[in-house]
Amino acid sequence: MDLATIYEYVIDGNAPQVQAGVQAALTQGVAADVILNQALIAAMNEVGRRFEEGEFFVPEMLVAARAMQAGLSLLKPQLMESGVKAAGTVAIGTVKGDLHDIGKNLVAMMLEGAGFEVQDLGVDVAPEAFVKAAQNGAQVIGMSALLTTTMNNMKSTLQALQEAGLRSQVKVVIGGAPVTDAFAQQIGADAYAPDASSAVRTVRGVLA
Ligand code: B1M
Repeated sequence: MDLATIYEYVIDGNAPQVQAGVQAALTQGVAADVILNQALIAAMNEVGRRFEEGEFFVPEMLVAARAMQAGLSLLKPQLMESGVKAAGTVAIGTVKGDLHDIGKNLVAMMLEGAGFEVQDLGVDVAPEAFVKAAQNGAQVIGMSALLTTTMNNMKSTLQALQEAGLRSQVKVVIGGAPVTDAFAQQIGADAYAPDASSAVRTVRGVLA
């Protein structure tokens, strides 16, 4: 099955066919990151476009997301293999009010692959939970947000870390579709990463 067909199956929300397609592509020797970027992520971008245009509604987005996750689970071992080992503990979560987790899961997976110890705090993570993770020894706090309405909760988390006296002990890295480098600077985060592979470089950078 070619990448264009996998792309279509993600948009259709056909998880079994996405898995079959991803498996077939891997067997044919297509690199995991090529399948990820050209089929799975590209399809989710198209799903987002259709949602914006009013062609898709939440249920269609949800089944497409499930189909993508099904494909992603097969890519995980290969994506994780490529990393160079690096020491460090990262607590990562999607901020309060936000339930999007595909990008966050991808970042967590790549960090694990690069040898980091990753504590996944899940979605809808309150500032207090990030603070607790920092108290428990996380060296880096990673926050993800996909909604313009929830990205401000990154600022609340930074304030909570400050109030708990922990801000100087942890590095804070943020990302997600509406987040920018300028926003990271504005709220006082240590760094912004636009995608999962640069997130690994960025986390290494802030710990160096
Ligand atoms: Co939602 N949603 N959604 N959604 N959804 C978006 C984000 C949206 C842009 C769609 C659109 O309008 N075009 C829009 C937000 C608009 C805005 O805020 N301006 C939107 C909306 C409006 C909503 C709801 C409000 C819809 C509703 O109910 N009316 C609702 C909100 C629910 C909530 O969170 N409270 C909602 C719900 C959902 C579903 C549950 C149906 C589903 C999520 C399923 C899930 O995650 N398990 C969903 C989906 C699938 C999407 C789209 C289509 C795809 C998101 C995705 O998974 N992309 C999305 C449109 C789009 O983005 N094109 C959309 C693939 C993923 C790999 O990319 O997450 O960007 P991304 O992650 C990237 C980078 O950003 C980066 O690395 C990742 C890999 O390269 N990155 C980091 C991410 N986190 C990082 C952290 C880092 C570093 C890098 O450091 C720590």
